[in-house]
Amino acid sequence: MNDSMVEQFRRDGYIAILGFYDPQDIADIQAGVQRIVRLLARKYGVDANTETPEAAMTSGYLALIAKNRAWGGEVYDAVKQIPSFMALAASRRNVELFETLRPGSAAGVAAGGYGIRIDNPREEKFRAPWHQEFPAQLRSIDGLVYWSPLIQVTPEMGPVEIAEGSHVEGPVPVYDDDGGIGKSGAYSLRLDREQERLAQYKKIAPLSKPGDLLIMDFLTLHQSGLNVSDRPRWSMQFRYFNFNDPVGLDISWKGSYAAGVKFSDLLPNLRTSHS
Ligand SMILES: O=C(O)CCC(=O)C(=O)O
Ligand SMILES: [Fe+2]
Repeated sequence: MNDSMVEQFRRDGYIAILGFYDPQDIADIQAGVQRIVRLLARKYGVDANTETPEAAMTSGYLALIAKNRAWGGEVYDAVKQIPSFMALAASRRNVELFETLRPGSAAGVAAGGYGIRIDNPREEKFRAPWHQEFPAQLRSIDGLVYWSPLIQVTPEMGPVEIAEGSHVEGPVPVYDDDGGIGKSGAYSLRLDREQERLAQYKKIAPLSKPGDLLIMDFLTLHQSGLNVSDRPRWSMQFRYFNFNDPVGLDISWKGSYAAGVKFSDLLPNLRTSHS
């Protein structure tokens, strides 16, 4: 990370860092996922290919959810407890990167803010519409999302879309809308005057491969792409916040949905009733 990358991040509200993580760390996590898919396939008597980590994450996992979608939820809940995943979440490397991008900060790992997404082909329910991370996570306004794939991301897989430079909007009020398909929690939050705001920014959707890291500011507008490929899109998320941030200190670094907190109780101005 050199000065021009730090500057670029400040300007654009995101930055992609190729090959940031050690391949061995990624391989350990993929092997952990493979084990979990294999255990559940055996438990439920599903004939699933788990020969390699990639097979387990693609055809093996798809065979499991084809029989029962809820088993995919069991995989989702389990994989965030893989030790090598948790070790990477709280790794020195992540902390140092945060403190480089945010000089003078004291990094915190947002509890409940780390996990592994599995974006299934053509599934809408857990797709994140355009949003900022802040209302969904709280902890501090000054925060960063770390996003890193566990599988090669192609254009068809619906890479995350980012509105370049949109962090200058500051915190945007949100309202609830379940999208007519029962979206819940943070997935149901919609931005006030979404289209009008988005129209001002260029949208980019960086492709990435395992080991690459995409960093986004907590205020950068972004959304899930739609996966129209035939494979699930597996990706890791870590969220870091700044203990030194005045708003963070004011709310005592409380979290949002994952902490059972209504963000509007803490920050009423973040909620709007209109669309
Ligand atoms: O991976 C996605 O589709 C959405 C990611 C996202 O919103 C996040 O990591 O904060
Ligand atoms: Fe997000």
